Amino acid sequence: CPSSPKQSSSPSEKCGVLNVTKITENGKKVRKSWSSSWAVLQGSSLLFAKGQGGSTSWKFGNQSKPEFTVDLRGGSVEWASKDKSSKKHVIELKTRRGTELLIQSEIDTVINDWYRTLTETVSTHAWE
Ligand code: I3S
Repeated sequence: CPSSPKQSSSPSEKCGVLNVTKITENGKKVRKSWSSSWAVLQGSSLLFAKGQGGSTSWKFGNQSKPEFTVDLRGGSVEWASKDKSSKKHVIELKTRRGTELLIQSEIDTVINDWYRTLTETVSTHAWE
């Protein structure tokens, strides 16, 4: 997936540009800070790399380290309630370790795809 600009349809590997912000880290509330990130799902790990959007984003694999990674095993995925963000199409991701992220895209087909893939990933890896 990082070696190709095309999005993979396999649930274990998917990538694309998303807006992301942490809202909680290890159980502690953190200040929201939305940024456009290149997101890569590999197995149950979701990696984000800042500033890798646009046409060169697929170079991520050999170009930069992920800014942060979350482990989806034992986590949850749901559509964020209105009080979490004023933006449209926002998904709330919670990890077992108490990190909460919001991910968002203006493009509803893009975010719906991520929602489907992430819920599949969480249910597939729930008991590992
Ligand atoms: O949940 P909040 O506090 O309304 O989130 C907004 C803020 O993080 C704001 O930044 P500062 O107030 O730190 O400058 C962001 O610009 C907004 O995007 C946040 O709200 P949305 O509803 O866009 O998630």
